[in-house]
Amino acid sequence: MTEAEIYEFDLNGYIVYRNLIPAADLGQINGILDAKFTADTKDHFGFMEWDPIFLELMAHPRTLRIMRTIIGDWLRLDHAYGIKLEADSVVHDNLHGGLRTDQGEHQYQWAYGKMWNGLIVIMYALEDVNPGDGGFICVPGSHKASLNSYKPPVDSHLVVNPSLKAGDMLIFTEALVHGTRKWTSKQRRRSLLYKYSPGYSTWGPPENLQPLRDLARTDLQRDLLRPPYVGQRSPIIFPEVTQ
Ligand SMILES: O=C(O)CCC(=O)C(=O)O
Repeated sequence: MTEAEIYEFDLNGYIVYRNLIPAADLGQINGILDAKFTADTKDHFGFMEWDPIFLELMAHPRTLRIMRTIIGDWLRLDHAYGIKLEADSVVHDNLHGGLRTDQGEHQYQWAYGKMWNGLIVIMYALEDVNPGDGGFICVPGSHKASLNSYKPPVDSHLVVNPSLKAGDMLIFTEALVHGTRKWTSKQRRRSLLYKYSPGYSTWGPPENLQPLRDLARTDLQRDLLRPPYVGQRSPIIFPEVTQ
């Protein structure tokens, strides 16, 4: 991350990177989802086992380079799921998360000249999100708020609904107060959320990752899918970023 990007993430608790997923990969991923979705597929759905491209996306070199700054050398995938919304989807407008929520796991601290984070979300947009569409919302800066007894209403001037283009990546810390608003666009929302943790901690049950580990094709994928532990854990060997 550049100094400007670190400044922005520190200030707001989230940051958007443009054009992370090329158009050809977007087409392939949307095609896989089209083929896999059934009438029973819920708005929040698991997708990681549907195609090897999803494990490749977990280990995307540019994303991992950014995660290295945000989480550090021992990061791991915690869990992943997708969100699909349409205008008739039932969404209960909500804001949740915040500093030291979920048993204190959602953390954000600067020490020794760098940031220390807990659970971090990478959200890839597979379709555009235009101003006022709804979907992901957050309260910029709330990852450093001093009051946790108060959350603003979802229509407060303090709440933003970031616009995205298909292929963009939005990163936020779960220490940020964030949530979802009703989807109002005639176009669908499709997002993939990959959540990463430091190597020493977990949010989801780590045994859920074993089936994915069995599917992993590279040492990097297997290393990212290790359960949480500290002793004798080797750091991730970060891939070269070529694009
Ligand atoms: O993207 C959204 O609509 C909300 C995501 C969320 O609440 C979460 O990741 O905890």
